[in-house]
Amino acid sequence: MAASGLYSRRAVVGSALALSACGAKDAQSQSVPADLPPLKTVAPFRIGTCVQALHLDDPALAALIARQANQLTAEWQMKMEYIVQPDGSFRFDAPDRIAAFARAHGMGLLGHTLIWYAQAPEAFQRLDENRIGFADAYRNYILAVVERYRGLAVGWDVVNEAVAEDGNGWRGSLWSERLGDFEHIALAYRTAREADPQATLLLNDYNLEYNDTKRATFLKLAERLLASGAPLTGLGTQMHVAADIAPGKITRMIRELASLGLPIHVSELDVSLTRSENKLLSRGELLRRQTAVYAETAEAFMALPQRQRFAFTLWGLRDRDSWLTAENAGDAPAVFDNAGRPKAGAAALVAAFRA
Ligand code: 9MR
Repeated sequence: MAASGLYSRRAVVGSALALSACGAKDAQSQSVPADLPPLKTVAPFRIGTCVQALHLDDPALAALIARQANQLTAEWQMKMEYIVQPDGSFRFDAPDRIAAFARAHGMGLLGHTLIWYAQAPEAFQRLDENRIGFADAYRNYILAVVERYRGLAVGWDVVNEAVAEDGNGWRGSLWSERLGDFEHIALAYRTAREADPQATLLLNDYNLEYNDTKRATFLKLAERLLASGAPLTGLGTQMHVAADIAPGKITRMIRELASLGLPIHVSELDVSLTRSENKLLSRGELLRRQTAVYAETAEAFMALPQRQRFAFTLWGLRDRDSWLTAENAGDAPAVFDNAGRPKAGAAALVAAFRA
């Protein structure tokens, strides 16, 4: 049975703690063929979406997911914020439900995410400064989580968002303070590989299309990991982009990431209307540009050699389920509307994937 706490495997000490509404109109504003085939049936690679356990209780959404996608990423319930309890124990009920849905529908699971600067649970913070004990707890967490989904997980976002916001250097975190800037990253990859010899081990980040410095630092980190012998075997580009992103930026980013020869994961794609910087654009123009952004992304991904197309993941299928819509009800970032009908973005993806 899998481990249930920070110290439950390879323990170093015996103590318990050781440790909306405008969707329909939007969808009609650009024409979409009535008989659009499901994305997964036309794409020559896996189509992913993120999911929360509660989404699986919505029969319409569960059916849409099973019809369109063949890979699932847990939107937040495979992160430390969910798994690690204040007393250092682990809980797996929600991630197990998501995994069971993936298994039942013959889908791959994308593990997201093991080490994230943004999440440093109390139980880890309370561990004393002893570097060896902390490293054991860190390894123990990665081993427990990765082993649990071995066989089903096609990949893991081993380290998420390692590069500083402005692109200059790496982010500081509890992990870097205790285990070292580079060392904690390399250790995460080596440990994940121990737990799963097959899964693609990804480095995942965002703004790589917007920020040239960040992209360069991201690629340098990847190269340094490879040079050190760390088993980094894929690169994830989240792609939370806005509809007014300049044409060409996405293509350039995808091409540059691919220059290392590793498989590429478009890992969290959504195209926000309301985050556009250009506030003068009409809703209709934003929707037109949104479709163009989905098209450019799919075309750039299709231009990669087959062996470098790891998967193409949408961060939610319907507008109403998106984190962006929760933040701003006026947004409509997805390729299916609130009723699950394909928008022009879905048609653009199908056209590109078929080409
Ligand atoms: O969409 C996710 C949201 O539901 C969660 O509350 C949040 C924190 O766990 O994470 C969001 O997903 C993020 C992803 O894990 C990493 N890249 C940015 C995503 C959007 O914030």
